[in-house]
Amino acid sequence: MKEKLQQISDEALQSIETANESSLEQIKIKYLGKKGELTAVLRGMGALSPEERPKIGQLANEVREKIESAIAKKVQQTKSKALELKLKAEKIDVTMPGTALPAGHIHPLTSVQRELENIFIGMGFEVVEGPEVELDYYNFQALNIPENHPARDTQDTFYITDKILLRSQTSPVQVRTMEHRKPPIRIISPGRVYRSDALDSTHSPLFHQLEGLVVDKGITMGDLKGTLETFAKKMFGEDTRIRFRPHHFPFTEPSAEVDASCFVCGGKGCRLCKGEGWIEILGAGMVHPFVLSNCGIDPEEYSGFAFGLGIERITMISRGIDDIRLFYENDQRFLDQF
Ligand code: 2U9
Repeated sequence: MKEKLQQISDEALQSIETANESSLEQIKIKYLGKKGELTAVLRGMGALSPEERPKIGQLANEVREKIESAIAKKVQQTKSKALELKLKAEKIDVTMPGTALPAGHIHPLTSVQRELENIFIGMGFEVVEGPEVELDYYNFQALNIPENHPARDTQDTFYITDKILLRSQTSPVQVRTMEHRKPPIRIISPGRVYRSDALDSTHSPLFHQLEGLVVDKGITMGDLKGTLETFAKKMFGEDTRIRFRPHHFPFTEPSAEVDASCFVCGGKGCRLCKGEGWIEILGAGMVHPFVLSNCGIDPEEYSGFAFGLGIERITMISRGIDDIRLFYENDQRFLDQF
């Protein structure tokens, strides 16, 4: 029996020496498991004499401990070997160039808004922003748009309650500014506006405006024309001319629609200007005296001009875009062209 134990010990230790992670488990079962070789020897101890039994028992325990500790040692060895190999394989070269991320760019509407802002900032205007959820008072009443005016129709304006709505123009920002500031005032207000229009190639229920307001002593229509001419030249090219066509807005008097000479054909007529030689770019006028009074400014002492333009419209003209919906679809094939 002694020899048998010695043989088990030698065999086990030898196979542990050359084992790997999975065969170690098999070895453990083969020698130490319930049906293992060492267990079989212990079971056979009943046949031994009372003197031999404790000796063989002790020897068997020593063999078990030897095998167990050899297995534990080997497990440790294979684990650290595996870790070493893993670390070697996963070595990172920190000097390698990274994976390039495709660089995005500014949306054409944002880039035109910034271009417009910079032109007016260059003429001494200040950019002012205000809420998109507005009171009926600031969006209509203060601007001399009476209760029964067609622009107030629920078809044109998104009402939240009787008195609260989504602004349909950025004019409320100018009203609020006049209420808490004394002239001279020279501001532009860019931002989102909302109208209950069906979406088609030239209309969208959400679009962007930029409005301007100048109020001071002695402001005239000449100041308005000079400002808009400077703007048109900077935006569409130094050769650009402008013309005023009489129009009506409730908040300005007199009012005009303003055209710029076509920057493609110079006025001869082409596809962009539809043979007209002129392109409508904005609306403008002298601030109505009622509007000045509504905002706490004495129309006897001060006068002012105002203008409003659609940022989508200006972007479509200057970038040759024929459908407003393209701005909101976020199709990269469109966006990447700008
Ligand atoms: C105050 C007083 C007057 C702003 C103005 C226009 C003319 C105009 C349109 C352009 C295209 C709106 O986006 S659009 O559809 N706007 O024609 N806007 S004068 O007049 C003001 C604003 C505020 C206190």
